Amino acid sequence: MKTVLTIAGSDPSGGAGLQSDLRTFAAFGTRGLSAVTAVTAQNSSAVKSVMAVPGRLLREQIETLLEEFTIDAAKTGMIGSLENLSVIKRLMKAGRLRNLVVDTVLRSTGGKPLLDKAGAKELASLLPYAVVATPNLIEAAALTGIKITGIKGMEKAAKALFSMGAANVLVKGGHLKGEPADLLYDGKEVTLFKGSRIKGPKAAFHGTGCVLSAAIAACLAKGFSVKKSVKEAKRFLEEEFKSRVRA
Ligand code: PXL
Repeated sequence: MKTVLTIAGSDPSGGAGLQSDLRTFAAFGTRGLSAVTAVTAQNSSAVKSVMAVPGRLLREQIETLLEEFTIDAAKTGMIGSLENLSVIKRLMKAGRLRNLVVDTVLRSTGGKPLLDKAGAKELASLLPYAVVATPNLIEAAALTGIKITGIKGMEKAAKALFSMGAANVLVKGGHLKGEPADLLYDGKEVTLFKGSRIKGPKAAFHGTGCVLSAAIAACLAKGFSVKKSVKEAKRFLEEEFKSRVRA
């Protein structure tokens, strides 16, 4: 069985964060491991408070897992602090983790910072270690300074993020008006993944970015190409959406 690690924050409500990642890994038939970057107090409508774990503790969690497991792929979600960001970068630089998906989480939907100010300034420095980066429109704009109002802007931002070091960039267009589309750039080709808008209560969409990046990491662990991983992850997310809306 392939093994996937999430390096992410705890969401006690389970819709987002490492709890959601572990469920996603299991749904793909992979073994899930988790290293906690931060503890949050939240439910599906609001993040009330946030505290990052000390960097040393994050490093020890990952190093202890590496003593026992071969980790086939990993993802980062909420990183919490500059200190935690540095720990992850050091592990990547030393070649301890591979197939890293970077979900460029900056804030919760409600606007609560999930990475401290110093960390947010440096988040781009993680991109050279990413096999896939998965920013939403707000994150893509924050990381590149490009104003995004449509597909053209998404393409421009994806290309900028590629030139900042990410091997593949998936810009998620869910926040665009009209029918949503995600855009993948691999350094050569632009692929548009068109979807149809699913209606439902706001709570049903909480943590969908986490699910998508976790599903991509699980597929990479299984040896799928990046394009196939994105396709499978999107298919899974659509099913997850529908079952959340039905629930
Ligand atoms: O969806 C981003 C996200 C990631 N990780 C944690 C979160 C959230 C959003 O609220 O709470 C722990």
